[in-house]
Amino acid sequence: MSRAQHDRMANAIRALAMDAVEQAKSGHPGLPMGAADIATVLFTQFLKFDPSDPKWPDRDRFVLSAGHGSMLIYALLHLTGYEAMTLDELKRFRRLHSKTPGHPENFITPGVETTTGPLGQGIANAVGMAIAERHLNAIFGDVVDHRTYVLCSDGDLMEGISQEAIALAGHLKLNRLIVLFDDNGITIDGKLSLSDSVDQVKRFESAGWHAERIDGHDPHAIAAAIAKAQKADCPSMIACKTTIGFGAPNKAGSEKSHGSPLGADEIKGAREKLGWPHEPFVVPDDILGDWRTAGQRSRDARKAWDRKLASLAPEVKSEFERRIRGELPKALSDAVKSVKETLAKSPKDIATRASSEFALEGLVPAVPEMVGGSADLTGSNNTRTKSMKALSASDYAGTFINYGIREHGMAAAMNGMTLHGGIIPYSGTFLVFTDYCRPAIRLAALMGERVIHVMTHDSIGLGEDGPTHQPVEHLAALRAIPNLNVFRPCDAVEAIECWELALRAKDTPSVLALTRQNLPQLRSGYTADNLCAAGAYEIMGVDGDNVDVSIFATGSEVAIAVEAAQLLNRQGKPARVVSVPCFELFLSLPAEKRHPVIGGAEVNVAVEAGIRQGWDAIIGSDGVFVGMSGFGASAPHKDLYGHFGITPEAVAAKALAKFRPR
Ligand SMILES: Cc1ncc(C[n+]2csc(CCOP(=O)(O)OP(=O)(O)O)c2C)c(N)n1
Ligand SMILES: [Mg+2]
Repeated sequence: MSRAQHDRMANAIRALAMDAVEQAKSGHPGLPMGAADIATVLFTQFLKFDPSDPKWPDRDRFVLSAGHGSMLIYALLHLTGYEAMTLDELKRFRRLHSKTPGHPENFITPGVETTTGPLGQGIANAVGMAIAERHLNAIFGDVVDHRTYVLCSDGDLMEGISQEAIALAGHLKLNRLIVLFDDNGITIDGKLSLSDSVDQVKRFESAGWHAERIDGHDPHAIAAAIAKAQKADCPSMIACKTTIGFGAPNKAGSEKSHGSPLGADEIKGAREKLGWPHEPFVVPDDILGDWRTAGQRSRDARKAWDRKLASLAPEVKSEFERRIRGELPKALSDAVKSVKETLAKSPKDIATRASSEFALEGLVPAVPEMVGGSADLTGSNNTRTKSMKALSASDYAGTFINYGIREHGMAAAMNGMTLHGGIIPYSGTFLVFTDYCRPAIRLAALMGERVIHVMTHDSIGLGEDGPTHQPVEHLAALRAIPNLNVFRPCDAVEAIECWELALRAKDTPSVLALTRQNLPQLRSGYTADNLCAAGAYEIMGVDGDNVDVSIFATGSEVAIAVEAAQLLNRQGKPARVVSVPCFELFLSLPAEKRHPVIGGAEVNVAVEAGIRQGWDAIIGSDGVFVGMSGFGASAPHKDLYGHFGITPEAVAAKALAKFRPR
């Protein structure tokens, strides 16, 4: 391609970006204008994609980690011929129901691989995608054979999560991962030198990456660097020195072009400077034609891939397709049944983290797309089953990832694996460290991605490690995230039921909050139905019709509630117990299903070793709450339950005190 042709194509991106931002009266023109040369080289010479099938499983993934530069990807999707990305959509940038929201949303815009905007997430998602690619390649062969490209900004690389992602990618030698760094030395406050002096090339090199610095406006240098990166035996980072807002006569090179419309005069000047005389939103036919041709570049590769897929053994092909569709195997139901039958025959009075491991021993062989892991707490989280091999640089077929002490990077990489497709990732760490994963969990919920977080040591019940490790507000904080299912099973039977629900929730992430301490198995008989599916159900009823007290509890506190109910029964106050393994499932039921479970007792009590927030929806604001109102303490767990008054005796006493004197 001639330099002139390259420039015209790149300028089409610049013009569309500045015009759309101007029309929306908001947005970020600086990045698309600065990174247009990088994107043009990537999309016209390297990226493997098929605009007519945005979900082609073997496409290269392109992650715009710097999501504020959304107009860059919208312009590219339009220019290369993605049907949904019409010129009208560009004109409706940032408007309600447009395909061009302020930051890229994968569930709105075909061709957008992941939702970005919170800086640092995209690069960590990309690491997960690159892991997924190598893993599935190891299992299915060359039918999975693509690259993951990231465009990231200064902000992406300043966020702590980027270090976790980079270190993991370097360690796993993910050579199909190529990061293009928009090295413009500008952030919102001004020059990057105000707040940063890291040598990013050295930083990446020290993490095991190939890294180099180039002129990000020189198409030959960009192409040469990408070609070199494609041959590297490790991940690559190309620091592309660019000018933010390239082409704007006064605002280029300045933070003034980062996040607001350039204004009519500046746009006029930019049109002159770039030699782009066309009206707003007009891309001349010859330039659009060149872009559309670029969009067809991977046609042959696509056809070759179709043949490759067709040549697979039928059972391999159908298994690959099943996994990519995200459909669960038929074997799941039998695996769940078998675990439940075993528990009915020989009950287990064990911690729910161990119950979860017992469940996994049955589930993992039945659902081979499960890829587990832990952020360096494998032995505590019980997330590794006996048969699981480690996924490593020397064996990508392994299904257990030692994430290292990188909770945030782990959660974001898991999002990337799910987005890639073909994998159901699950994690492990302590529940208190959901705080360290929260931004990624929130994005999984927003995107509607099936990721499963096994979070153990879920209350003061962890004991001696003390208040730094004891979650108190975490269940409430997680329940506050829309479209996240927070499960807190009370025993081994609920553990397998909650696992099944988490696996079947295709568009919803799950957190499984599990205990360190042992618990009795309260569900003794075999029930074919998944009782946890209703979110709450009566686990202990009353003899006769009269109910004075309903006690609601989750997890480790259900056993306490059962004992409290027995005490109340003995004192002439018939009491029932409702286990509430999942608020979200319960509260989503219609009133006629919820009301019988809540019942009409004179006194409602909730028991949970966390804060009250959220419980009023079930027990009402006059309900009695037994739980925590401050931080925990360091002591053996039984002492802590006594100290904080979460005991059967305390529950019974508080319930009795609530009755009106007759
Ligand atoms: C986690 C997070 N913090 C803050 C922001 C707000 N924000 C958006 S872009 C940006 C930094 C801009 O600098 P850079 O990343 O270099 O992008 P450029 O201006 O060069 O396009 C900030 C602070 C964000 N999107 N995500
Ligand atoms: Mg910058």
